Amino acid sequence: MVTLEEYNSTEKPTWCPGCADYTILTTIKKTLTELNIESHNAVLVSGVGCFAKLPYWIKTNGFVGLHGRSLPVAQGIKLANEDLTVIAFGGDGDGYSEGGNHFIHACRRNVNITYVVHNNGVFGLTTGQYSSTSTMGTKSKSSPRGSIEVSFNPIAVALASGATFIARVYVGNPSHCVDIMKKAVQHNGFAFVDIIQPCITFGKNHEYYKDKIYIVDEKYDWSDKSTAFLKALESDTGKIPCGIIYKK
Ligand SMILES: Cc1ncc(C[n+]2csc(CCOP(=O)(O)OP(=O)(O)O)c2C)c(N)n1
Ligand SMILES: [Mg+2]
Repeated sequence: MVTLEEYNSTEKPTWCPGCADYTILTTIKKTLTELNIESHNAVLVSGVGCFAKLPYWIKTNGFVGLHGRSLPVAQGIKLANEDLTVIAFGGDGDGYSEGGNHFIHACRRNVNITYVVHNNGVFGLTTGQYSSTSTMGTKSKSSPRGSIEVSFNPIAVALASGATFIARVYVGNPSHCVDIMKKAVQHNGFAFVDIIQPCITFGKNHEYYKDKIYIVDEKYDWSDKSTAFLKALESDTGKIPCGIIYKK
């Protein structure tokens, strides 16, 4: 029986106190433990950003690579050894901007890995520039008068690109994060989980998300792609649906 201790690193994270990345770290540890995956059989792959430090602080195999390039590395690892549980990480900057092209093609390719994107709507590590998922009008260091760009919709892009498991969770609901993450890791194919998180130092706080986040109800049919597209587009209007949005 695998225990959480097996994954505990002796190194202490250097994220800002109160950062949502701590919750995601715990989510990953719980997911691997509850699925009884031994640490020598897991590999965590990331790129560049605050989020990308996650593999430093969990005692398992890790690969921290180039900006926006966790997916090609993760797919290569899985193809070389299909017995490994491979989880790739991205940030909204890293995965949707720098690595956007890899994201689209990983969705199409459907290699059996999990892709987790820490979506805090800001470039955190470089201290607070607006990102592709910042909402229009977001004021930041690089958009002092407010961003004029339409924000990137990762759920709609994943749907259009053929991903077979698409989900979104909010870091403010940790048990839901673990529940969905376990389903993502168990999915046989490319599983994508967008994690909405505040950046309490440079971005939005929990208060901002409070009335926007909701979990899709039990009647929601995640097997129907047209329904899933409508759900995905809701986030352009201010509401942020969470849960499994599409699964094939
Ligand atoms: C090729 C390259 N371009 C730009 C940078 C600068 N850079 C470092 S982290 C980062 C963005 C990180 O933002 P995100 O992926 O959202 O992660 P977060 O820090 O918010 O967790 C950028 C642009 C870099 N290190 N390498
Ligand atoms: Mg970010």
